[in-house]
Amino acid sequence: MKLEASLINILQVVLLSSAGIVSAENIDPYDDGSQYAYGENIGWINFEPNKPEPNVGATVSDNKLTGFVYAENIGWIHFRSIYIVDFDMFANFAVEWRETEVGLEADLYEDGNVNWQDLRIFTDYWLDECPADWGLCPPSYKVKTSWTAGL
Ligand SMILES: [Ca+2]
Repeated sequence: MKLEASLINILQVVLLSSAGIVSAENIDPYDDGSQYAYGENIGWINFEPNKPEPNVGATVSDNKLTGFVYAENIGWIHFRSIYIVDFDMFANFAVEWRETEVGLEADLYEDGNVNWQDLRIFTDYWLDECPADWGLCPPSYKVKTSWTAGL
């Protein structure tokens, strides 16, 4: 009986957690169509597109705007808040492999050489968020907000 109750509790936690993942956006909370913006060249922008995929729609939090919105004339717009250390970034790293010069972006150990020490640091971050001080990261075009829930 106790085991059954514990399994039900675990299942409830999992279901509640996954419900939060599916509904990531927080635009138009009253479902009254307050989800559009207009730009002369890009047309109507839908901040709550009717798609069930995760991250579709905008999410406004205390300090950032994230997610995908859809503009009728240009397509999807991605408000990206982080970059992941992945193969694209590894390609940038490889361009400077074995280079010797001060200020190289791939010189993560900062000794003027891009070598195994730098590769070790790079792999320590594999599939994690790219550290903000790495030159290997794409430029940050984050959207920041000062919005606070309930105000
Ligand atoms: Ca180095």
